Amino acid sequence: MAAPVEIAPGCLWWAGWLDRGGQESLAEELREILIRAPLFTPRMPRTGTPFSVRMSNCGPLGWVSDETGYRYQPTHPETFEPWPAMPDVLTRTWAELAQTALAPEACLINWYAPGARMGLHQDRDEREFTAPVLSLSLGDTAVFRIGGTSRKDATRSIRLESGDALVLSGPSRLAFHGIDRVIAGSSTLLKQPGRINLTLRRVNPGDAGEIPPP
Ligand code: MD6
Ligand code: FE
Repeated sequence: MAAPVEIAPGCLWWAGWLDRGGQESLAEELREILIRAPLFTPRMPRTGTPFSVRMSNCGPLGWVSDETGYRYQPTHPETFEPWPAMPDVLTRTWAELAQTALAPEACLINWYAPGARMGLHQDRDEREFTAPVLSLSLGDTAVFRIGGTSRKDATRSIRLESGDALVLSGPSRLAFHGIDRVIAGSSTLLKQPGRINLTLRRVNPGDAGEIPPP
């Protein structure tokens, strides 16, 4: 495994984690997932303002957002079907990079059409913060910004390219981060301009059985 670059304390970046073949097969698996669990447009709590990013999920739980709030749930908000299983390559990547005995429970699938962005936010809807959040990017390059645990902290930006993996762990687990823009046409992986970002999360505290003996 190549050494990651630590772009902020606990924010680890593996550029080119998936090679082109790995990216192509994951993109194909996601096409099948998105037929069974179609992209939906999340809405802001209270106001109902739509996000520019469209979303779906795979794994036992999925993250959704609407007027009533942000939450994890086991079914799709429009089809009411259980989320499809996580592709094996995602659980293998988690096992290699996440440095935790806890299994991932949710994989959020974000679709950025050209022009979509994601404002600075913290990932804090989970009940377990010892496990990291792990992201994988496919398709067009994105400008990713990360700061500290206060919205006022200084930020730095990197370009996340197709195949890159990023972990938010330790001091960066609750850091503010977001996507300023996606550079349309920067990748030939997908059949249309745009970007897919996957984030794997542990949602619930571990069972005693999952924690290995010392
Ligand atoms: C994105 N990523 O790359 C947005 N969250 O489209 C995230 O919001 C994110 O990259 C938690 C951990 C890693 C991430
Ligand atoms: Fe996030």
